[in-house]
Amino acid sequence: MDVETLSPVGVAPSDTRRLEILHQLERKLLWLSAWMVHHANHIRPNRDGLKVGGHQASCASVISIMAALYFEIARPQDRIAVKPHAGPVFHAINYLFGRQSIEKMEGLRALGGVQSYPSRVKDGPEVDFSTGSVGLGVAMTTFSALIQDYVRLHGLGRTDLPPGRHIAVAGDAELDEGNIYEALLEGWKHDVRDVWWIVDYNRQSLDSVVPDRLFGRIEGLFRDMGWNVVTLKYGRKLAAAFGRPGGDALRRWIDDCPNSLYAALTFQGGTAWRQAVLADLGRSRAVRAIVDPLSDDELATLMTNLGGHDIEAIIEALRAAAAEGDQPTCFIAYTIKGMGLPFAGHKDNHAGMMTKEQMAGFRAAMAIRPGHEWDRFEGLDLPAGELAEFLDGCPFAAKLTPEGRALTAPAIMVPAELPMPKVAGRKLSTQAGFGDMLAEIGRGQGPFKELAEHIVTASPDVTVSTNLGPWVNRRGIFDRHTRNDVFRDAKLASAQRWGMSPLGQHIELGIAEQNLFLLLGAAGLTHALTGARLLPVGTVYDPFVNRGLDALIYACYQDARFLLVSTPSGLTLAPEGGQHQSINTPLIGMAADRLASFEPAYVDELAILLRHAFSHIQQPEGSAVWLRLSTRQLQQPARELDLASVIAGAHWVVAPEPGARIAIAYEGPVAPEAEAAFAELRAEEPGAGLLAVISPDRLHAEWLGALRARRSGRRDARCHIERILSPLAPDAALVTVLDGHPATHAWFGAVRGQRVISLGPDHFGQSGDIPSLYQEYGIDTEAILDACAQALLPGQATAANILSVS
Ligand SMILES: Cc1ncc(C[n+]2csc(CCOP(=O)(O)OP(=O)(O)O)c2C)c(N)n1
Ligand SMILES: [Mg+2]
Repeated sequence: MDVETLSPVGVAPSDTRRLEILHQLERKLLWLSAWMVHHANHIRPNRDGLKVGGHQASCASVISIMAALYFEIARPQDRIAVKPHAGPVFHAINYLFGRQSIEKMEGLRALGGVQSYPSRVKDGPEVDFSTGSVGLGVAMTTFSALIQDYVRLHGLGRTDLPPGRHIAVAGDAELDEGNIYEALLEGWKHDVRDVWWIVDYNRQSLDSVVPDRLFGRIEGLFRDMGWNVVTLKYGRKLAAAFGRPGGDALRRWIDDCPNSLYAALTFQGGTAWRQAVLADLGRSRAVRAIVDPLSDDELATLMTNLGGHDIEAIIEALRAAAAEGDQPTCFIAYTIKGMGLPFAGHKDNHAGMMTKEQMAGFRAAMAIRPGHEWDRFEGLDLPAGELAEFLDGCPFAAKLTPEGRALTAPAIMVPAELPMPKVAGRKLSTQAGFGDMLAEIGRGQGPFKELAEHIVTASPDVTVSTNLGPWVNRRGIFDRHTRNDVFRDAKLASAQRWGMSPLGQHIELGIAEQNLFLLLGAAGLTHALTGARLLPVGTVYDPFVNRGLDALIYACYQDARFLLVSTPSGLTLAPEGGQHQSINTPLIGMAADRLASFEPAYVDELAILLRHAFSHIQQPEGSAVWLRLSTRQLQQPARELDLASVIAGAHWVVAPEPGARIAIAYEGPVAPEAEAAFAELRAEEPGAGLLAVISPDRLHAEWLGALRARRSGRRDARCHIERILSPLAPDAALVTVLDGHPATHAWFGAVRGQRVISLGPDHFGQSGDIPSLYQEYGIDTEAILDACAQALLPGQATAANILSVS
């Protein structure tokens, strides 16, 4: 057949011709994804003998879905999360679009090459959402759709960009993750629109084949949450067979076939299919009339003709859903893991890889010449010009904005000082100070108008108890529909207005903390995804950062920019007791990348940090920011602070005399105990210093940076903690205290080789009042003094004999 005459270049290909092209591109994706993994494992030199890995079977199962989506259905304004193990397919698609290089693909899983799983930061602007921790990328699309609506309804978006659809191509095991259902519920509450989840239902996860009938239950759940569910079970060949006499029996047989048997037969091939089908249905002449004329290969092709491998069926289903409107839709596309590869259907194929021999056979079947493995159209049966033209004409290939897929938004001006409540001489907690400041900004007056308009707050059912209430009273709650405040309408007294409207600026979430972090992740990428700048602020109880931790890290991994306020924290929560008293969060703050963490003790420090945060989250080299706050009310000092020191993470409250033998360092609301201990210590050690530590995280990061710089030859590189500690004698002791794990400060001793005694709770908390708990966990004044004595006299001193220490 002369293909040129069927579709001369320059004439829009007919539907049949488009299909031919799509089938060719499917072949190409199957080849390139398998080759990418093979190359990384068998061709590229391997220096450490470690298996490089990759997932040829996971890629193969999703080829038709991805081809239908990217080559036919998706538009440039759509945002797509691709299941982690389909990374190579995704990169191959971009390569065909001219947006990915061979060098990067050759470097799959090598330093500088494409990452094992799609990564926004490392793989470049084509990746809309990083994936890897299964379930999170899927759920993320719910929140990015919600935020897109938020931006549009607030008139913040760009006019050159129509709203897009938020699509996840999901592995079926992703739906085992609880965060999926949390997101479904939350999405229902917010009436989220324009979300599609396309499930690659290969009924296999990592270990094995998944239980039968599970999806019947899951389908029901989606429908209950207001989703449309479209099941793509059978392809056209099977559908045609079912329409013939005996077809009903054949359909029933396949429907009843357990997932594991179906998978095993797929792996075994035509002879096994024939035996199995005929063992049950061999007495039906009609069934035999379907089965008998087919060769083994043809029978295997028929029996594995599932909906998720029939690109026509997929395109039709996606088109139909798009035409229906914006209802969230879940497509359950039946597939076979490893389709088209030698280990198709084998239960152990997740990390399975073609051997060199199998690859040689596959290469021959794909008509790929050695040395031409990466050629764009190698082995395809259609003219390169026509394929290239087809790709150029795909809706997804259109360049909607000058920047391409990674958008930008101008920074919002942050006034030099935030409105500061009158604090000097008052007793106030950092949490209350935060609430007051945000409420003041919420007035939106003068220089704060623009800032106020771009802030969006969110909280998982702890809005009022984290002091966001006054802000919410001013700015309202966001809802796509206006809903009255029933209590207010009924004139029932309440300090809190709870009216909702499309212009509200607080997103109230249910209690599931992972949803908060996914929302912050989505809102924190708005500049890149929608070209609108949002300043997202999320509040959560400090201990429950742990509850959403993977989603928090996921948000940071994508370089989302937001302000996290966690409060209340620590033992200081006192009567609330036990599990509500966080211990490990300061350490998380230190260890989490792209998250600058601070714990101020006083509101004047908080004011500096809040301003810094709004600016820092907008800087290209900035990051998300975390403020750990407290409900403990402290008498607020009147003083001038050095901004730079507060932001760098520590400042001297009382500077030590040069050569001093000891200093006390405190972090957060244990300040009064440290101050009291310091007053006593000073009587004996007049040169001692009192250090306010505000960010072990920033101090530590800068210290590591200085050490690295010095190792690479910049001998004069110094950091804040080195400068801060420099007045102390080289062998001076440091006693540190915080309401968090003492390891947070233990490293201070390594900076100059000083002795450090770190105080802080290292066991679960319990109910009590602050004095009894501080005493019980060794962070009260007495304990600090004991530690000073011990530090000054390595041996065993106590506060009682501190006088004899010198
Ligand atoms: C949170 C999390 N837990 C475990 C893993 C390890 N893991 C990677 S893939 C996978 C199974 C994936 O199965 P599925 O989603 O069905 O993908 P496919 O069958 O398409 O490969 C598991 C358990 C992970 N990546 N993330
Ligand atoms: Mg699977």
